[in-house]
Formats: sequence, C-alpha cells, structure tokens
Amino acid sequence: MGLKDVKDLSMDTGVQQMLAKAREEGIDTAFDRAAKMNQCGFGSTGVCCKHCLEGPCRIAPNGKGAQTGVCGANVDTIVARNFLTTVTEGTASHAEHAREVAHAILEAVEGKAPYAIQDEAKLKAVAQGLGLNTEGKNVNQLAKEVAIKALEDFQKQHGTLNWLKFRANSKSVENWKKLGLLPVNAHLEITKAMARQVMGGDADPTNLLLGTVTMGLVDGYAGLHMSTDLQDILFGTPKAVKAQYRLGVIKKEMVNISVHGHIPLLAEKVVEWAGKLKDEAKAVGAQGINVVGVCCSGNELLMRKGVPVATNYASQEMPIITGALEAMVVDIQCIMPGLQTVASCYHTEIITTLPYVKMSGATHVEFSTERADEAAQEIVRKAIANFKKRDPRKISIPNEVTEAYAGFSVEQIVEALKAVNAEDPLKPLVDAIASGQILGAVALVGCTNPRVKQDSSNVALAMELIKNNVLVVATGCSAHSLGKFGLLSPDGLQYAGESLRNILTAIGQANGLPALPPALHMGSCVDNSRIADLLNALANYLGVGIKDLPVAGSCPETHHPKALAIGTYFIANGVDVHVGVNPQVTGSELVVNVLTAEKENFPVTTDGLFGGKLIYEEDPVKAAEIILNRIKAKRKALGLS
Ligand code: CUV
Ligand code: SF4
Repeated sequence: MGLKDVKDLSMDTGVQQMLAKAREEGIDTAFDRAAKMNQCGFGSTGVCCKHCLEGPCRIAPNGKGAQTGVCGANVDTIVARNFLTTVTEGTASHAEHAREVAHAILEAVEGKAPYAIQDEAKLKAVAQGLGLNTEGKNVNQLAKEVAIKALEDFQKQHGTLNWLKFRANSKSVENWKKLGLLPVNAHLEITKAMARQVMGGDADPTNLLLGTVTMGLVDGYAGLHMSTDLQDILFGTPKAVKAQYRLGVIKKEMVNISVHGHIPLLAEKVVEWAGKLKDEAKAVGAQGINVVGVCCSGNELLMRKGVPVATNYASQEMPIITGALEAMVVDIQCIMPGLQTVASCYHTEIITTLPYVKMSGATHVEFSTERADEAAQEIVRKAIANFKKRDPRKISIPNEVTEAYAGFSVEQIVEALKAVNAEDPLKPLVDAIASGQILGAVALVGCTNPRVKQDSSNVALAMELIKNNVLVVATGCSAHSLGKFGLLSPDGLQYAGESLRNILTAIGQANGLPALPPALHMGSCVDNSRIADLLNALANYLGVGIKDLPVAGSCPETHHPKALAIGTYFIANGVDVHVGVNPQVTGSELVVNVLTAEKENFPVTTDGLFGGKLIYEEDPVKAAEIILNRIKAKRKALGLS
C-alpha cells in the first residue's frame, strides 16, 4: 500500500515538512506506521478476550460462528470487561500521577526534596475544602496535613475518597451513593477492578459498566483533581500567559531540550537548571538553552511558566527530525517507544527518568524528588554536550510560530470576570448563558492520533461550535491544535458567532485586553478537573445539577485509555462526552446502548442513571450538530430559549 500524501496526515505545515524530510531520510514515523498497521476487526469492536489461557476467544460478527468464549462468556460480557480494562489503565495512570505529587509535597515540607510551596492561598483553600483547621499553622505544617489527606486516598479502608467529598457536586454524590458507586481509596478500587475483570470474575455486563463508573470517579478525584490541586500548591496556580506554538519554537542557535510526559516535578527542575547553566551552553558556542514542551508536560510548563510548546502527541517525533534537538527528556504516559528509533538517526539523546518507564537504547537518568536538582543538572549538561554533535546537513527547522494565550485556571477566569462584576463574578457568565448570548460550553479535550489527520477534527469541531456561540474551553493536546490555528488568540473571534464575540470582547476589554480568545486553554489532561470545578460552581450558583447545564465534552482525536477514564468521569457527572475515534465497544449492542442510549427505552443507560451519555461520531461537523442539539435540549429543560 502506498503512503499517504503528507498533506493528508496533518494540518500543520511544519509537521508536513518534517514528515517529508523523514521519508527522504528513510525514517519511519507514527503516521507512516499507522498506514502499514491494519486494525483487526475483532479488536476494533472489543470482542476479543485475552483474560485467560483458554483463549484468546473472539466472537464472530452477525451471529456467524462462535458466540461465546470457551468459558461461556458472551459478547456483552467480553466487551464490557474490555472497556473496564481500558478505563482501569487510564485511571491507574492518573492516580499514580497524583500520588507522586502528594509524595513530593511531603518530602518537600520535611526538607528532603528541593521544592518549596509556591501558592499559599491555594494551599489554604484546599486545606479548608478538605475540612482541615488552618488556624495558627505555618505553610509547611498545613501542606503536610494536605499531603497526608491525599495519601489517605490510597490507604483508607472505610468511607469515601477525601478528594471526592471535597470536590464533587453534592447532587452527583447523592446519586452515586444511591447506586452504591462511591470509591473508598484509589488503590483498593483499582485492585478490585482488576479482580472483577479477571477470568471467572464479574460476568454481568451492566454491573461491569457500573464498575467503570466507579473507576471514572477514582480517575476524577484521586487522579485529576488531586493532581491539579497539589500541583497548584507546589508550583503555583496558572494565570493568563502569552504562549508560542509550533515547531518554529526550536531555535537553531540554542541548545534545545524538549520535555515530554506528564508530571511537572522533573520538568520544572529542567527549566530552572536550563536558566542556571546557560553560561555552560555559551561555552560550547550556543546562544543559550531553550526548553520547549511536548504533550502535557508542555501544557504544565506553558500554563505556569509560559514555556513554548513545540508539538503535540501524534507528531512527537518531529522535534527530533529538525536535527536541532539536543535532548528529549521524558517521564510517563504518551511517550512513543518509536522515539528512540528516530533519535538513533540523529544526535538527539532520549533521556528516560523513572525506574518503571525505560526505553532500550535510551539514556536513563534516574529522577527522584530527593535528587531532583542533581538529575536536572545532569540532564541539562548532557544536552549541552550534545550541541557539538549536530550534523549541520540534517538541520531543517520549520519557521512557523503561532501566538496564543493560555493559563485560564478557574481562579484566573473568576479574576477576569471580577473586572465586570466585582461582587458577583459568576453573574456575567450566567446571565450570558441565560440570555442565549452564550448558547452553552463545550470542553474540547484529549489528544491527536496518527490515524486521524492531525488537528483537523479538533479544529473543525471547535470552529463549528464557536460559530454557534458556544464557548470552548480546551485542555491537553487538543488545546495545542486550537493554539496552532488561532483559536486561543483574540484574533480567533473572527470565526465566532456575533453574540459570543461581543461578550468575550466586553470581558477582555474590562481587563485591558482587546478581547478574550474564543477558546480558553485550561491546562493539561489532569486539569480537566478545572473544567469540572467550573461546572460545579455554575451548577451551585444556579441551584441545579451539573447534568442540567447546557454543556458537553468532546475528544475528537483521542488515542489514550486516559481519555476514556476522563470521559467516564464526566458522564458520571451528567455531562455528554463525544469521542471522534472508535472506542472499541461496538461489538456489543448492550454495551453500546448502555453507553449511548441510542435505542429508545433501553432499560439501563448512563443517560438515565446520570444524565450524560457517550456520543461516537467521527465526522466533526456532524458531531457538532449532535452536541448543539443536546445543548439546546438541556437549555429547554432549564426553561431557557
Ligand atoms: Ni495527557 S493523553 S496525547 S499528553 S492529551 Fe496529549 Fe495530554 Fe492525550 Fe497524551
Ligand atoms: Fe476465552 Fe473466557 Fe478465557 Fe476470555 S476468559 S479468553 S472468553 S475462556
């Protein structure tokens, strides 16, 4: 099969240029590997079971062939169980992220790790939210108590996750309690989920799907919310910041280091030491050290430090192909093993940092919070040493750079609204929604996927929504897509409907800016918690449930199990979630109906239980229409026109 034209693989001309360069140099990238890898029909529909050695068993489509596995499991059990497996993987990733940060705070306040609490106001707010007495306690004492509360969410044997009690919407909690879905601690629930999906465990498909909802709650509270809260305490709550996007942020005359992965513990230290060691870079003939972001580590550094973002998930190999990247430092999640193969054709050093995430052929510099400074110095010095190893014939850096704004934490959004109404900051937003000036809001989240033309669905869906006066908030790699195509900048308002444009201009001008952008960048994947916090605040303001709000979530180009875990969390709160990529459950009518409520009057659906459902539609324009109709229906139910 011939390879696709690079123009059909990504909307980003810089990425196209690098893909063409890779092909000339005989280098395989994820985009070309995707074309060569046929997707198996059984796996694509979720009907392949590998939960024991009697199998693998797979159920033939259309009733032709075996309809149960050797153990007698039918297609519904197999699909539901596979879905639970996927959501458990995603949840474990986020829980581990949160736990690492909690542990770092404990080490920091005990003087064992070189970090200091940056945001005392957030610390106090979180401590109070957790029910801690803040009176007369110094910062380190209070931070220690918060970290212990966090670690309890991985240990306690009774009760409910502390972070759920702190952050969840009270109406949602009542519902989960009634259904018996409340999680006790993250590790317990993840272990239980593994135990129930094992061969001979839970075989009731509906019960298995309810198990995924509990996983979703663990993901939301002991993953997303805990990570965001603790990272804000340790590194500061983001404020609006000007940002630069695209491969053009890599600078020919500088030592370039890209940070890739998720947890900011290491990334923050690399930025710090890049600043401190710039004279050493000058000594080897560079003008300085340039740190650029990839994926969610990129988002974390962008939100708090304004560090430029080179690229998102699907094109993570491209910074290496510029020939001007001295090192790519990685921690966990979304790191393609193929990076090392590409790097071996250049002078770029891939540096892994965690004992449980290594790559053969890559350099390993062990990172732990105790030796964060040593590890970061070692990494930066390795990059400096590589500068002289460049092959000048291989250097070609795309020159486009796009400007954007990021840093819209809930705190920043409220601050901006205070310029319009100091006493009652949510009022202008709620009034605009009530009057229809803003039709509703959609969170555009998730990734890019080398099987989908990069950025195209993210951008097309966002364009369609803002044209219809829907406010877009974005996180993860999809925010990056919007940044590259002008939707994170006030200029993007040219694509917005008139009433949305007017209100965002008014709020922007009250803050001394020309306007707010039509899409607000709220952070990394774990920062989907910020979106949930905003929805919770709006629901409480209006005295309704989150499920009643005219909002939805969408991940048009996702690739990762984490996205399905996040999606489950939002569905459990009554928010519809659109996916633009096959969620691999279509082999079971029962599972499809429970998740999507496609068939009318199906006895159990997530829509019926929670007020939110899964929408699977690959065409972004059609997806926008479905989302808009649901938003309109929710408006109508609220008595809004
Ligand atoms: Ni966590 S999960 S590709 S880095 S957003 Fe980016 Fe974001 Fe998806 Fe991965
Ligand atoms: Fe086959 Fe059942 Fe084993 Fe799955 S658990 S592989 S369906 S025998």
